[in-house]
Amino acid sequence: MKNIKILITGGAGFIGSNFIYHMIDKYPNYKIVCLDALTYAGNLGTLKPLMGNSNFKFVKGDITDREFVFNLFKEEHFNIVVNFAAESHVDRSIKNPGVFLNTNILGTQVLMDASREYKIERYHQVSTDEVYGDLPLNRTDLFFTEETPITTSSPYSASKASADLLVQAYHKTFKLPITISRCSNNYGPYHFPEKLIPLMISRALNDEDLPVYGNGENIRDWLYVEDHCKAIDLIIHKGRVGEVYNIGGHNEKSNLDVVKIILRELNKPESLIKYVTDRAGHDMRYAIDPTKINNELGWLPETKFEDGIKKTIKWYLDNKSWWKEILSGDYQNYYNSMHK
Ligand code: NAD
Ligand code: TDX
Repeated sequence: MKNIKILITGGAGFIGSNFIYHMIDKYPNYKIVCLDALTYAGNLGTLKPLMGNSNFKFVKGDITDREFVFNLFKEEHFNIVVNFAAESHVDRSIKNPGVFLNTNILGTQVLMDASREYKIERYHQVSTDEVYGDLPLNRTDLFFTEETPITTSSPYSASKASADLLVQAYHKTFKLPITISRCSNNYGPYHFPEKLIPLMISRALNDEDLPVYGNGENIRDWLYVEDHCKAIDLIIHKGRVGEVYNIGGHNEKSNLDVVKIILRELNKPESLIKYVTDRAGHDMRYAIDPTKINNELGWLPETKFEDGIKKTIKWYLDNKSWWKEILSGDYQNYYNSMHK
C-alpha cells in the first residue's frame, strides 16, 4: 500500500486521539499529522506517548486560521483529511453559541478550501446523529437513517448540520471528494469529564452528587469509541465518495439506566443521584439504523454497552491522574512545558 499522509484535526480531543492511536497501530507506513488548537477540550498529554514516533507530528493551530491552514497543507502534502475539530458540548453551545458557529462551520470551510487547493484525495467530515433532531420515546420502531430529514435542536447540532450541508455543497459544486459520517454518542478512554459518562464516573468516585437532567428518561445510543474509529477507517478507505454513513446502533439506554449501571459497578449508592433542571431543548431519544454501513462496508458495533462500560470504568480507575489533571486544570500546562 502506498505511503499515505493523513491530517487529523481535533486529535487532542476524545475521539480524535482514539482515532490517532487506532491508525498508528494499524498502519505503520502511514504518516499522521494532528492539528489541534488545544482549546479547553484538547489535552496534549493524551498524545504524549506518541511524541517520539517518526510517523506522528503534532501541530498547534486553529482550523479557522486560513493562512496557517493553507501553509500547513502546502508544506505537508496530505492525501486524506479527517476533521474531528469542533466545539462538541451541547450545554456550552446553549450558553455561548458563537464559538460553535465559528469553529464548526467556518473552520470546516477553511479545511475544505485548502483541500480543494491542494487536491486532497479524500476529505472526511466527522458529524453527529444530532443533526437528525430526536425521536419520540414511545416510538421504538423509529430509527435515524441517512434519509431522515435534518432537524436540529441546539446551537451545537445546528452548527454541525450547517457544516454537513456545506460539505455536500462543496462536493456537488466543486467535486471535492468528500464523505460524511454521523455517529451516535461515544464513550471510552480520554472522554472529557464534562460529558455524561466520564462526569458520572469521576463524581461518583469522589462521592459527589450526580446531576441527572429532567427525569433521566432521555435515551442515547451509546457506541464504544473504538467501534467509531473502525467505522471511520473503513469509510475513508472504502466508502463511496459523496456519501453519508450513519454509525451506531443497538445500544440504547436511558440516562438514568446509564447512571445506575455506573453506580452499581463502582459500588456506590443511588442516593448520589440528584435530579436537576432539564437541558433547554433536550432531545428525547437518539437511535441509529446502521443498515447502510453494514451492507456496504460490513461494519456493525462490536462492543456491547455492558462490556464497554466495564472497560471504560476500569480505564478511569487505572488513569485517575488523566482526569484529575483536567479537573485541577493542570493538563493545560503540558504544551507550555514542552515548548518553553
Ligand atoms: P472533543 O471536544 O473531545 O475534542 C475536540 C477537539 O477539537 C479538541 O482537542 C479541541 O482542542 C479541538 N478544537 C476545537 N476547536 C478547534 C479549532 N478551532 N481548531 C483546531 N482544533 C480545535 O470532541 P469529541 O467528542 O472528540 O468529538 C470529535 C468530533 O466528533 C466532533 O466533530 C463532534 O461533533 C463529533 N462527534 C462526537 C460524538 C461524541 O459522542 N463525543 C458523537 C458524534 C460525533
Ligand atoms: O450532567 C449531565 N447530566 C445529564 O443528565 C450531563 C452532562 C448530561 N446529561 C444528559 C444529557 C443527555 O441526554 O445525558 C445525556 C448525554 O449528555 P452529553 O454527554 O452532554 O451528550 P449529548 O448531549 O447526548 O451529545 C453527545 O453526543 C453527540 C456529544 O457531546 C456530542 O458531541 C455528540 O455529537
